[in-house]
Amino acid sequence: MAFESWDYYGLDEELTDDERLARDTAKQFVDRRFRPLVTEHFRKGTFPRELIPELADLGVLGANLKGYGCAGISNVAYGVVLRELERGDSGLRSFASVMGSLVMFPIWRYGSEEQKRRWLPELAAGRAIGCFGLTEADHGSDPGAMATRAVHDGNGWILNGSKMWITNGTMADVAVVWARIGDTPESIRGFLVEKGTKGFSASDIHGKFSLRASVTSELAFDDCRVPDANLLPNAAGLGGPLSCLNQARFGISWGVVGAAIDCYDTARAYALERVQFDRPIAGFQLVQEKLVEMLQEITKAQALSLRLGRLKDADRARPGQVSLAKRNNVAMALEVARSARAVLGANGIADEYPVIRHMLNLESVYTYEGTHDIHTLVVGRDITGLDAFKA
Ligand code: TGC
Ligand code: FAD
Repeated sequence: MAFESWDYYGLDEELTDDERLARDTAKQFVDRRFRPLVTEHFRKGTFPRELIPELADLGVLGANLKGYGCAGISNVAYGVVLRELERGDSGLRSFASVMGSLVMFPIWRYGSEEQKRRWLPELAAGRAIGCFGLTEADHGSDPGAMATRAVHDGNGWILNGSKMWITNGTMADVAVVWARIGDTPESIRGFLVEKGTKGFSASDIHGKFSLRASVTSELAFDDCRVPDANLLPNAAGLGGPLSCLNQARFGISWGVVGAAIDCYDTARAYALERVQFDRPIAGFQLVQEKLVEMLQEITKAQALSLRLGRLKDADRARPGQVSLAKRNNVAMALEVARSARAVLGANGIADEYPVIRHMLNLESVYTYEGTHDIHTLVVGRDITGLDAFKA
């Protein structure tokens, strides 16, 4: 009798009832509502905006934040939800990550009471969309060197500069934008820039082969004036945006396990059906090795995320641990996707199967939220005390 589940060690049995409920609700949404649409959206290069209200009704947006209309579930519950979303597509998980970790979290953590009341309930309900502008065309891995500037003038700030590769950019009602107001490390500050503000424009980046079911944009600020009330009052320095990245990287470490599971499940089912040399290819030793390798790495990544989630729920997760999990799990998922692609042969390059879509998406996930190599150096610094970034 074949062992059919991807959960080889029954690690999901470690979840609480609430965490299982959150997982099952997200899984149902993905299977019933998202899967039937994703291929067409990926082909067209569009995000399924029509599903945002349902996603919000499930309490997914900012789910691990408390108050202001947010669901307040545990970090492990949030993690399994993201795992189920990314089983559908990295673009769906990206949308939830950006909304929860990169837009709602900075407002929740660093915003004024007025900013929280104005934006968090709207964002949680999906009535408002947000984006996070840190990366610039010339400053990706090293955001501390950003060129976008804000100058104080009267009772407001004037922003000049641009941001590149911004998820949700043209869809966003509010952009969390990081800019420098001086040249010291603490002079990096966060601003809320609303859609329609004079001097602010957004345009989509086209020609992507990855994350096609996700909107990626460029933001431009040309003497864009925002009032004092739009400055995030409680964040000063690069630690502000990096703390948001911590939240998002945690979610990615869970999410990509979902993409890997979808690839493994597809490859296993395909190998059992596909006959060559008068036998199902699953009977060949080299194919079995690929399937076993996939399952083994998924299992290890699943265990890592679960432990990290428990640490985070106890407020004990360190940034280095988050980096290690992002680094390991994304590289794992990409390898699983490539291997699954090979098992499917020529069918592996067709979008009739989800594998090539996951594989292409994961190339972005490998790069965004800190590249694989940047996380190597973050952990390297943590364990040696020596900083490879600075001369
Ligand atoms: P460094 O000197 O290390 O740190 C500056 C200050 O920040 C603090 N800090 C952190 N705080 C919280 N969480 C972390 N993970 C932190 N890492 C550092 C640090 O303690 C310090 O605080 P203080 O008070 O002493 O000033 O800064 P550095 O300039 O050497 O840079 C370090 C480095 C390279 C690790 C950092 O710049 C980095 O992480 N670079 C990667 C950039 C990145 O990840 N960009 C992501 C953009 S957003 C995105 O990709 C969204 S994708 C969205 C989607 O899912 O669709
Ligand atoms: P670079 O920093 O130019 O790096 C190029 C290569 O050099 C990489 O391999 C890198 O690892 C290597 N490298 C750089 N420095 C070092 C070093 N010190 N040692 C060794 N190797 C090094 N950003 C946002 O702010 N908001 C978003 O919503 C957002 N969404 C994104 C969505 C997508 C689809 C993509 C692809 C990107 C998104 N990004 C976003 C940007 C993303 O965070 C950056 O692409 C990423 O941080 C890397 O920056 P870069 O592309 O400029 O590469």
